[in-house]
Amino acid sequence: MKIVDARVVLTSPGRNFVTLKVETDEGVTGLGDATLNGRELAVVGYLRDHVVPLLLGTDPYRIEDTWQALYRGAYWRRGPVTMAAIAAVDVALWDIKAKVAGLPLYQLLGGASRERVRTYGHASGRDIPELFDSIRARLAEGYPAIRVQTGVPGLERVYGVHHGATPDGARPVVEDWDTGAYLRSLPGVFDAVRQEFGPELTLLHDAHHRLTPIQAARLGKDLEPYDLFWLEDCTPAENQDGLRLVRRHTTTPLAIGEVFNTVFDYQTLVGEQLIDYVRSAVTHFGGVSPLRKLFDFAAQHQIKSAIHGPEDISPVGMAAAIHLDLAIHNFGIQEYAGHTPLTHEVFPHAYTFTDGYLHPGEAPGLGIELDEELASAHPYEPAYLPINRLQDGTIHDW
Ligand code: GCO
Ligand code: MG
Repeated sequence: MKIVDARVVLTSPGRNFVTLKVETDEGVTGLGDATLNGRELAVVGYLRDHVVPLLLGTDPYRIEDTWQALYRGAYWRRGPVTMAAIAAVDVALWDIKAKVAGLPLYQLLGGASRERVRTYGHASGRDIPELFDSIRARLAEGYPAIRVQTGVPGLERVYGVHHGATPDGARPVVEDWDTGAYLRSLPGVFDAVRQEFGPELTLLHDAHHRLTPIQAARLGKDLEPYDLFWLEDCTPAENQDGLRLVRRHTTTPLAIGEVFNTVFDYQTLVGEQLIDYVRSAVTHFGGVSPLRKLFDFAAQHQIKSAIHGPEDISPVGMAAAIHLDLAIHNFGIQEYAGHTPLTHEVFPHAYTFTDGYLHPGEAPGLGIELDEELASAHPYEPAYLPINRLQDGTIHDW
């Protein structure tokens, strides 16, 4: 079998998604997600100009060899643009191989290690009453675990609460930040949530890279009475050494890695067991092949998976994640923010979300299609992620 065509499809059924469609001379096709929120066109160019020409004429069964050739052959390794592009190829080739085998992808990854995939959803509110309503809405949808984000007194626009979509696509929205106010208010929020919803509900929180190690240590300690499932991205964790300090001070479990793109970002974190969950997405980590290797490395240190699953991972990336979640032994939890009804129409899929649990379905391959006609009716719309400034105007981590 040979690859005879590979096309990059950019569509915006509510938000932008980048999809690679690989075609073979035997008519079998494969899909991969290469969406990089706010930098979509960079990945489109990388794929179209530098990856697709190298794929034509090659054997789609040689997934590992193709992966290594794209990673090592470029000489310029790593980085989110490169790794999102390689991820799309890797996933599309797994899709083809599993379709030819007539099996759902999870069967090629070792088969099911569980019956279904536990998820967590997002609840947020500017204040406590709004937050409680949001938690009740997620519980009504069946979510067994809930990420809690709230407004911070004195701040207008805060991550996870105020939707930071760019109104005209021209400039990023500016959000506000004050670490002191956040550290003072958050433990009280979790206290109120525990009083209202009791001790059993699984709760998570995302600090979105905003703290220094000593601030993160204090927050982890202050949140211990509220028994969080995890505190996510407490620091900008590319400084892996900083996590030693956090870890020395708190038993709140830590999750990190949605912005990471290779195993090298995790060497200290996993090797020294400084975290409890690895958060990388199939889409941003070079695909199913390297993420599977990361999970095996993490398993040696009793660290579990927690694949990133925001709205900006397309249903193609989500399908790949769910197959991996079902197959690996050290599965932890899967983030599932869901998609708009139109997005589900553009990407018809076999995976299901029932009572807060996902299942990849039994269709051969990834179990996902792309309605190219509908996709082309919803063209790319420029959009940026917000930026974040302190009250004196200094740029802060977003
Ligand atoms: C999460 C993430 C997202 C990111 C987004 C950026 O935990 O789901 O932090 O909300 O901000 O994916 O594109
Ligand atoms: Mg996050």
